[in-house]
Amino acid sequence: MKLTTAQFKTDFLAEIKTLYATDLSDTSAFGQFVALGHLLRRYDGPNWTRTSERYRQDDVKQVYYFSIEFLPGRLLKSNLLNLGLMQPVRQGLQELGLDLENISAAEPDPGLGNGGLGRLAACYMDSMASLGLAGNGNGIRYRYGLFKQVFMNGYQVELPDDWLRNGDVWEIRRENKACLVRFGGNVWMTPQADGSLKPTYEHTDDVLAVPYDTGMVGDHNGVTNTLRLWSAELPPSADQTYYSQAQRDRIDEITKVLYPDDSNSAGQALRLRQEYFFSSAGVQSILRHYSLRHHGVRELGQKIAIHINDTHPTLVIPELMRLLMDDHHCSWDVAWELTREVMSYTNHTIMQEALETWPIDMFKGLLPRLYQIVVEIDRHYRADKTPIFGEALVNRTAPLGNGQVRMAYLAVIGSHSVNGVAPLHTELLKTDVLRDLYAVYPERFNNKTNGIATRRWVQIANEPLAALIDQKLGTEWRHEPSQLKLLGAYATEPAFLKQLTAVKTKNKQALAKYIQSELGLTLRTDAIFDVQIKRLHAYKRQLLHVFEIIREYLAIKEHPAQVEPPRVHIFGAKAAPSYHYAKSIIKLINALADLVNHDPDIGDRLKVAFIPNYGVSLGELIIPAADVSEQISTASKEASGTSNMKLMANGALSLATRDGANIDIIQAAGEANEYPFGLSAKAVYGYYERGDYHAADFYQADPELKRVLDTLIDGTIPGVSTEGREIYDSLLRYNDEFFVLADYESYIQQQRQISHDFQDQRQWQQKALANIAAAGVFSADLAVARYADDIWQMPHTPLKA
Ligand code: Z57
Repeated sequence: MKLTTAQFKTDFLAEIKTLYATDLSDTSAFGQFVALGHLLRRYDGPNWTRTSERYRQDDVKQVYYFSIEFLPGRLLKSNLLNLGLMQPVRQGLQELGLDLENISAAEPDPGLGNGGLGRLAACYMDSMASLGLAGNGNGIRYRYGLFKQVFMNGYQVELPDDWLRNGDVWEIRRENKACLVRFGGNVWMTPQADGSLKPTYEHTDDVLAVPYDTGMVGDHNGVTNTLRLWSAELPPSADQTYYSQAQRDRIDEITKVLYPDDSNSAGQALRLRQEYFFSSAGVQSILRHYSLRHHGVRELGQKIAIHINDTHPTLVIPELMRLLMDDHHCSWDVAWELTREVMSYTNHTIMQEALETWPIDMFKGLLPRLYQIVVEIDRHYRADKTPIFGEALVNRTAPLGNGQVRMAYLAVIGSHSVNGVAPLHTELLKTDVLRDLYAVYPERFNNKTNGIATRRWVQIANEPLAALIDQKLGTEWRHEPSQLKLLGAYATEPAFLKQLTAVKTKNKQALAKYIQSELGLTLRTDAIFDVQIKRLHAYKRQLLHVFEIIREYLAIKEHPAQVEPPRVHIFGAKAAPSYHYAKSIIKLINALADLVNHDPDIGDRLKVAFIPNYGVSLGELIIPAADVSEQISTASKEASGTSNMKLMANGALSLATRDGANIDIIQAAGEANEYPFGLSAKAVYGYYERGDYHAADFYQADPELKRVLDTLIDGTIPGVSTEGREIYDSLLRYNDEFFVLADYESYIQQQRQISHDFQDQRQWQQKALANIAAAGVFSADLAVARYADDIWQMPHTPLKA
């Protein structure tokens, strides 16, 4: 949209007056943020209305992306960028004596997700709008987001994230679109005059689901889509029903907090209630909207697609069946055909503990009507498939088995498409995790490699880099990230490589400033910034990174004359509050940081910065400053990874196992521009099959490794006697589940290589450039376009590949 600086200033000052009945000098940064937010909503309002109207008039197919997590990050700058208002607003604020950065920092960062899964959903929302695709998000409006992490004495302490305390400027409460969601009670099916069955419910707990909508602004295209998050409330008490405090609390509880587990199933009844709550409300609202324009449900498959992001929303399958049969008079067969046509499912993990199953008794008690439908799905599946695949395979793969409702199997059986998130991951789904279902439905399986929104992760997070790229390529890359490959031509232009170093240094200074003020730690910006930012999980192996730090520490202590480039090891990681081992690793990193950072023999040659409360906003500060991207999961365990892509796009070189999308990153940028190491997935599976992994052999065979491991228990690192012993035992007594010791040597080797290579800055920047130039293929726009083409069969703005 067109907006002059002068017009903006007038509008902004008027907004301040309207909201606060005072003038600018009397407002806080937060107050200014709220005013700007209101103003942007006003500017974007016509787009949002027009987009919805256009979709309705043209009767276009709509996709609904169901996800129990969305991690959108702050929206102020993202909306300014996509509306094309960054320049006049920044300028206007400056003329008013204000600073956009300062105002943006006052925006709360909604932590409505744990990690990769929720952030991916947010990147995809951005891309759907930017592709002009009729895409809607459907999730939960948690009253409290993921906990705020602080460290006390090196231990993680969790504080509530009261992100809504001062309201949310972007959301619109739509009470008129609320739905009732039913839990518990009894249900009977009563035969009707026409021969069909109708349910009668008794003693149910009804919950009102109220939607809050947030506009998802497309990239300079006038499109604004909707992210709809549901909040649980008391049903309208028109009939003056009495609710006890306990009943009220049970309702409030449903959308009160996000479960703080990533890649792990909590297995709690409350989580199942959350899952049904947003699945049911979402499907009801879809059908209600669909029915405004269509008679009957014949065309449902042509007009809507429902995407199931991991197993959490799988209940959309039996819920749609329920609504089609009980409310729309469909037969089982018609309902089932429509359901499969509409549904598609993305799997995000092969970790056993993340694959959700629910005890049948819990499921039946909480969702009696849905349970009847799942029983029927199970019965049909068994009847259809046993003659072809035999009883054993069918028993292994049916929705009901071992006293459990198996959500991933239900999701595969009830969808027409099942995708993994990187080629290796999809392969492992076919050959291992979902092997039996792949035998039944081979045509359903496909790969959709994850992608990232380069708008947020380069254009917003790294303005200096974006400006430099503009100088060389013009601005087309901003809308077509595949154009980044044209940067390859500048690999031999020394002046450009120098500018790239200058950009990196600038970003390192900004991060160093933050670390100085938050941790009181002084960093040299000519050091290697070696970054690992992701959830704390044993399979992600932050521990391997710790061993490198211990090795460097001992090397400086024991051979002070041997000089390597200075290093800063930067961590950001939250542990699930109940994940004891992960918390021990946090304590270990903090204790090691204490030791290293205060040792006068070490000085500024080595520093460890564990930045608390990692999340989207800190990611935007850390990622542009990284030289090295640690992507060191045990091969086969990380389904894709997405921080690997963000770091690559910002010119960090990957120190990476051949796992998930690392494989594709190494391929895209070229082996010579990354630091691959470690066991392959095949080698890991080889160990499983032969059962011959002996971690202790590695310990015995490598004196340096032994020396490093022993520091866990010999008092070298003060303050970790119990944690050190526990971690030591996990490796040597319990045989190192994630092959840390097996990968130690090749990891260290590459770390040494990095120290060597970093000294040739020209060559290093060439490698950084190769990464930036190759990152375009991991654009979320391309990923979403592939979902639209192959899975949802929906039209979108064409993209140049
Ligand atoms: C989560 O963040 C991921 C998978 C899960 O099953 C759950 Br629960 C949470 C992550 C994977 O671990 C990453 O490898 C992947 O990149 C991300 O999902 C997005 O696909």
